[in-house]
Amino acid sequence: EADLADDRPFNATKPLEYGDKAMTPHTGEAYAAPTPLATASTGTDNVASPKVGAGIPRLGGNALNSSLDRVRADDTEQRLSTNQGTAVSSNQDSLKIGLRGPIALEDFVMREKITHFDHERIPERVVHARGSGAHGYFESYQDLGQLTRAAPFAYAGKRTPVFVRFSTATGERGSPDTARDVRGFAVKFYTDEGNWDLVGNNIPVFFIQDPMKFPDVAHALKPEPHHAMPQASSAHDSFWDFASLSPEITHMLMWIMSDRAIPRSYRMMQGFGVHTFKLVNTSGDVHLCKFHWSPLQGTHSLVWDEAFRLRGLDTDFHRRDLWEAIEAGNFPEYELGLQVFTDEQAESFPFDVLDPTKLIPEEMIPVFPVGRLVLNRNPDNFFAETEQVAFCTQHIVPGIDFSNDPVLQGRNHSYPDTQITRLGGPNFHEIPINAPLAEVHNNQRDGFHRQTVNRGRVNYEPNSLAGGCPFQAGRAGFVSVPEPVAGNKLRGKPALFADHYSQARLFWISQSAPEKAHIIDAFRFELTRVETLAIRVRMVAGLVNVDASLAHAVASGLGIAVPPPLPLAGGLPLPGYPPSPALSLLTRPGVTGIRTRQVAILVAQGADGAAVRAVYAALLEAGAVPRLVGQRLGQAGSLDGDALHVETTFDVTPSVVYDAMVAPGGDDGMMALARDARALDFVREQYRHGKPILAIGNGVDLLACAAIPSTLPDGCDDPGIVRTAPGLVALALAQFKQALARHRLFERETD
Ligand code: HDE
Repeated sequence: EADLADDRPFNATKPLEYGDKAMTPHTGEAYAAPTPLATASTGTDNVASPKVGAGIPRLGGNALNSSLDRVRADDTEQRLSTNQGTAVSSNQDSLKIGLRGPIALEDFVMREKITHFDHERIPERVVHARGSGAHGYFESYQDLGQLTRAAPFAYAGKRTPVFVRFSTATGERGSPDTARDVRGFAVKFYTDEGNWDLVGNNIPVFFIQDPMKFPDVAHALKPEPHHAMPQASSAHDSFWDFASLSPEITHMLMWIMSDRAIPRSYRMMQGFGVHTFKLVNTSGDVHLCKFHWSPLQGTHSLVWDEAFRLRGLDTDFHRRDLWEAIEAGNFPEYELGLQVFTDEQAESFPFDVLDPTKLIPEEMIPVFPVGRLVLNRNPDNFFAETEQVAFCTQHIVPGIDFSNDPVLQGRNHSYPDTQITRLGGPNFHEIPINAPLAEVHNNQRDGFHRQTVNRGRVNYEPNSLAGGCPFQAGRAGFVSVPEPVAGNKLRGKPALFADHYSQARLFWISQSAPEKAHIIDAFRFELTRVETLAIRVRMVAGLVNVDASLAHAVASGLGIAVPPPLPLAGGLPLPGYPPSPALSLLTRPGVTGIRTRQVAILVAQGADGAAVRAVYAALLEAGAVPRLVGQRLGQAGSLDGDALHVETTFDVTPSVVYDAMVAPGGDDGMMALARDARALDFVREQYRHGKPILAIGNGVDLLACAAIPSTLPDGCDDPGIVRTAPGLVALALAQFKQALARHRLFERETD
């Protein structure tokens, strides 16, 4: 035994499985338990936002993130057991009648293991199947009591635990992260007064105006039913057939074809509650409200070619980015902002606030910040938390109420309904990630997988046998806004819903030139993949109603003449909006830092080691993530003799994985790279995707070998290419960091 143990890490008991040795019952074998990793702490947990004012963060009535402790399992130093807790002697062989004989039916160990495996998968979400989650907290900047009695806003500095799930909408559970798609931004607040789910998207408007159309739009978007293609892509006939016949979708199409649909990171996209909600204070005063999340990491996108390549190169690009940032202590942060308005204001708008295909321009109703969301902990287990989390729009708490947006009302039916199939019954609220921290007491009983052991003989109300408990909370509980409602039963929409184009145009005219070019490219890409000419033509006919130049540009890419516009519904005069700078990614206030930006430093034998080390240290200091990328792993000798440690290679992490690159110089090193097609492709792609490049010394030669132009297409200097002599690196770094903070330089695009 002792000798065998010395052979570790090989499976020491393996020889005992064969022949005569198997006749001796296993005595069991335990490996030394690893020391559990200390949890990294950056110390920022105890620092409140400066907007909260003085003092340490104040916790709500809820426990903070230890809510799942009671169900966490840790196998360290534990024996293997069945699900009934019986210790398992061998996990290698099934129970046989003789070594070459059949397996005994009585082998409950093997059968239990396989049976469990057979049932490991649950249905994926019918939409938003692909997602990634994180824990964190919401911190209120102030007491919002004047507007709402909702628990998370009770006082400045109050922290409420949250679980957030980001997702794509169209693809299946294993589909690539960087598809062109709307992203889900769903937040579960575990408030003192019950769970509040704000189930939003990264786009403030939606495809449709009535829940009746949701199955249609989802079917049209998903892979076509006869051959189940394409995966995670709207670029196919059935989607554009539906879209071209549904003018209400036009505003959403503008967003989906824009760079908003290919975010750089879940950490760098906005989120929106989309619908109009109500805020209610303790006196019963009601205000209307829209919810906005703004990332403190800046709002940035990929370029389409990059996103397209990443679909194959790293299907987990966004999941990995979120996970790694949190593990590294770079906790993603978003500010919650409100647009608050009254019924009277709503009536004066040229659109209906119950129509989810419309937004309220920020210039009309400003967004004011009320708190921040910090994601500071990765889930322990993807299935238990991210997969089993069940968001439902109807999970609200006192202080918040629904508007009559028909899509919101339809959602209130759909979400709990879908969880019953997906999570196997009506007790999904008991799954630990879904369980509220507020206490649950009611007379609901039984059903599949019931966990709660309700005591006593009373499961009805009114009762005297349990003293009337649980009792009704009255005004302390959730009270719907007592809104008078009357009308004929009918199927139809308010007149203002018929304006399908004004806000699509508002979005278009608010975009910068490169953003417009990207939208045109996206329409061309998608419609080129559409096989049916009539669908292309009909779609362009719809775009004529948005903007003639847009329609013209798309039509010319498709090789068709611009058709006459689609007829307008409604016959009302269409409002003209002034441009809204807040709708453009490039004019939104930017972020100056470069935290978490991924920078490749290209190295090979003979690179300038001193320059590499200086740049590496400076980038690390600024919070960026520098990596030494080379032709093969291991050591590369450098100019100054000290070896450089190549962390990854061009094959494994090609250009698209990085936000910027550095060619550090060193004659031999740069020449070696200039002879390597992979390195040249890397440089060219960095340039083409608008990424900042720092070239030190004869790093410049590497750029020349890759045929990188020395000026922009318009003849101006390219502020994203910083060339410097080895002695002046510090100065050049300042310029490089500035370009990196700006993210991408679209001025280079010549497509
Ligand atoms: Fe959803 N949606 N939805 N949706 N949705 C689902 O619920 C549905 C809508 C959104 O990370 C499903 O649990 C209908 C708008 C997100 O788990 C399902 C209608 C917005 C997520 C469903 C809408 C969203 C979902 C699928 C029209 C943005 C993922 C699985 C009436 C404000 C949540 C599930 C997560 C998920 C139905 C419209 C966002 C089937 C019927 C508008 C972020 O219930």
